[in-house]
Amino acid sequence: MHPRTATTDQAGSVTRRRTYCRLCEAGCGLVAEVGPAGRIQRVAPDRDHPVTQGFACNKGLLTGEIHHDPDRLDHPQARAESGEFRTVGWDEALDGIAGRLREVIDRHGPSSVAAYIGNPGAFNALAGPAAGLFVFQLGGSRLFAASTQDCNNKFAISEVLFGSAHVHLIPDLDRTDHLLLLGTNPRVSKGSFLSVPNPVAKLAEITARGGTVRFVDPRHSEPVVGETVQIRPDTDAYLLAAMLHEIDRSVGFDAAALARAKNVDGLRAFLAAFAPERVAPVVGLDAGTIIRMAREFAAAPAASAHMSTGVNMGRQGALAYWLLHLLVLFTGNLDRPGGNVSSTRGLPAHGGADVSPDSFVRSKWGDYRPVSAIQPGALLADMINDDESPIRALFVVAGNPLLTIGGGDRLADALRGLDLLVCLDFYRNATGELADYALPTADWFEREDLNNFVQGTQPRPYLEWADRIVEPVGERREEWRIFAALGERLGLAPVLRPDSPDVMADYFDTQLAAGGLSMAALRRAEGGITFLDPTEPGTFLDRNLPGDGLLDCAPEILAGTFARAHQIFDELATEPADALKLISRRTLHTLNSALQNVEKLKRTRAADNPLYLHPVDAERLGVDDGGAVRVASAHGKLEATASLDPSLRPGVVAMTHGFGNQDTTGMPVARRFPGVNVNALAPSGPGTFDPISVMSHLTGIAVTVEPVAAGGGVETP
Ligand SMILES: Nc1nc2c(c(=O)[nH]1)N[C@H]1C(S)=C(S)[C@@H](COP(=O)(O)OP(=O)(O)OC[C@H]3O[C@@H](n4cnc5c(=O)[nH]c(N)nc54)[C@H](O)[C@@H]3O)O[C@H]1N2
Ligand SMILES: Nc1nc2c(c(=O)[nH]1)N[C@H]1C(S)=C(S)[C@@H](COP(=O)(O)OP(=O)(O)OC[C@H]3O[C@@H](n4cnc5c(=O)[nH]c(N)nc54)[C@H](O)[C@@H]3O)O[C@H]1N2
Ligand code: SF4
Ligand SMILES: [Mo]
Repeated sequence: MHPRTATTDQAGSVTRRRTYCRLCEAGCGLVAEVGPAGRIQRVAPDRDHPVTQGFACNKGLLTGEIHHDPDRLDHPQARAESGEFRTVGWDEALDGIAGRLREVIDRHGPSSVAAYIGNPGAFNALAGPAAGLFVFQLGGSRLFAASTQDCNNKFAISEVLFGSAHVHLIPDLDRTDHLLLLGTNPRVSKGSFLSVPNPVAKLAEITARGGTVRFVDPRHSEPVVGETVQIRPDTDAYLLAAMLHEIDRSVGFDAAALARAKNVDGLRAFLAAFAPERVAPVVGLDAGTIIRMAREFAAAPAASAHMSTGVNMGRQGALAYWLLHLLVLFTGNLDRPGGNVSSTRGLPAHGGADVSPDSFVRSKWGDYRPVSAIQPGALLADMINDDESPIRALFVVAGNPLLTIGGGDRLADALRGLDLLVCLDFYRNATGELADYALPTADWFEREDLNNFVQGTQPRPYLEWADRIVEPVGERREEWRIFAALGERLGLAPVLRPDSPDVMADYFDTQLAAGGLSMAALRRAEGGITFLDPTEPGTFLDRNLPGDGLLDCAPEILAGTFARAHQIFDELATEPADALKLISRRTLHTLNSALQNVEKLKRTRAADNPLYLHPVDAERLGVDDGGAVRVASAHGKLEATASLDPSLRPGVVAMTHGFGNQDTTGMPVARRFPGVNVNALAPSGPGTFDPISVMSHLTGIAVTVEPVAAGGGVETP
């Protein structure tokens, strides 16, 4: 137990232990009150946390209940022939998995073993590395991750721009006069790639000092500061292109920026097609609005821009992220106070990514470019079903691909057909229901951790170490221990070794040494928090532009991305005026699929997954508030309950992902309130993802909506 993170009450029965929340990127400081027998009695916001200062949301405060949820996996389970799960010992589970892996590798080679690392892997310092190292050590190479559902476009473009997937520029919130936010709802989600506690309060500071906060979003989201420009879904790249076009023709590109850039003619050739007047009908805004947005951004003393999953999950998140950088650069706002700036990282970003056109994989499913070995999630079913080089064994670590990527029945069938599916999770979730083995893992309170994922995206940079504060319940184990035990059975020499006295130091010390730090130093720091020296703007491009120090405005690797942009533009321009588009909607009562077994949330608002639609559309389609609707896309269909939502742009409908637990016997609460899986409507397979970033397409999906007649049948004339 670490003295600096623990205090005990006078009676000595309750210990208050400091930790931080690992549900989202805000990383709120929490205090867990640990009672007799290691029972977590309460989780409260940590008012003494120097950064998050007592901010926390409803979800973080429920983590104690998840820790003690009786439906958690506390022992390994194996699926019997009958389909029933039975509890087995760790040795039986590990021997069984290792035996089956040997058979799979003998028959299909090591490339038939793959892993999928889910979103919570980002907040679990050793889980992702352990899974990746295991697959690579076996001789495999295929990794999948939730990043192809949320941010791979950013990784890919940062590689193109700065040679590293992990170098990102964030808005200088304290000094900006104008903040453009595309596809983010900080009130609900607290955002991504911009790690601030209480982001809404931060935005309010900008407007309070007379600045502008402008959201671009098809939905006028939960009450928040600033104004919202209601764009048509999946068209943000064209808005950004038109803003750049306008700035070039009426204001002029910033002279200092031009001196740092090359291939500006290539950029101008691309932008030529995207004048505000031509783009306006496609993005669903007046040309005048686009022109005003562009000129105000350019005229602000200091302007910054940020985009998030609402854009990332469209078809052209990579192009949008690239254009966003050029907008910031050519208005003189890149790496200047109040613009987009770099933040100090406590762990170095790996550089030197290959961004030549040769970095594309030429496959039977088309050319695509994996980022950090991450394969397209949209091809998971295809790669499992492939007859030449199939995936036959899959490890799912902290993820639930069955519900979180497109593919519906096709993906379910593929997962069912695997020779070996092993899920490492808190619960036997919907994907786990198809598994051969469901393995219980340690949670936030039961393991040591480090906030490595948010490095470089914090306005006030710090490393935070969290101690294990209670012993694991039952036989829960950390993921790295599970992979080490499997590795040993397969004759590998695991990199993360259970006999090591300090496995966190083994993995992180070399990286931390770059900043003069070590795990030992982080553990000694007050409250586990080590502040890093802030990075002053002004030298970013000198430090981060490889080669000749000039930013290539039309790199060869983006040629296909540009061609695809013209093609998608033509498709959008000829769409019928009454086409409906489905977008994603997060709520305060859900966190992807992860909180679906929390009874308290089900008793409030997350009992069902409605289809939100604008009253004007409801009227046109003959749909009543609360009535049943059938929603169909080119990829699947589902039935849901309609809920009228005037905050949507007409023509746009919305649903929440992470529901669809009607068969999840391992999560009985979730199963009682299953909702429907919106990703039954999402595309998967060749041609459905962005080749440059392998991002799935999960927002702006064309759908039709029709009322279902009372009694459940289809309405007949
Ligand atoms: N249509 C649509 N689809 C989407 C999205 C959308 O907006 N719309 N959003 C996408 C986004 S942003 C994301 S990140 C993905 C998420 O996709 P996934 O990562 O595939 O799914 P999650 O629902 O986050 O599943 C997390 C699982 O990890 C378990 N878990 C939690 N913590 C741990 C841990 O420390 N260790 C282990 N072993 N298990 C743990 C939870 O119990 C849960 O079962 O979904 C994406 N899918
Ligand atoms: N409560 C809660 N918090 C969460 C999560 C959660 O599920 N629930 N998930 C966590 C995860 S994994 C992530 S990655 C982050 C994500 O955090 P954010 O990226 O901020 O995601 P959202 O809050 O869903 O905001 C996305 C916004 O994009 C809008 N949008 C949809 N389509 C488009 C489009 O085509 N163009 C534009 N411009 N906007 C569009 C939506 O209306 C929505 O307001 O949140 C994290 N925090
Ligand atoms: S805002 Fe995010 S990090 Fe903070 S308590 Fe809520 S879920 Fe946890
Ligand atoms: Mo995410």
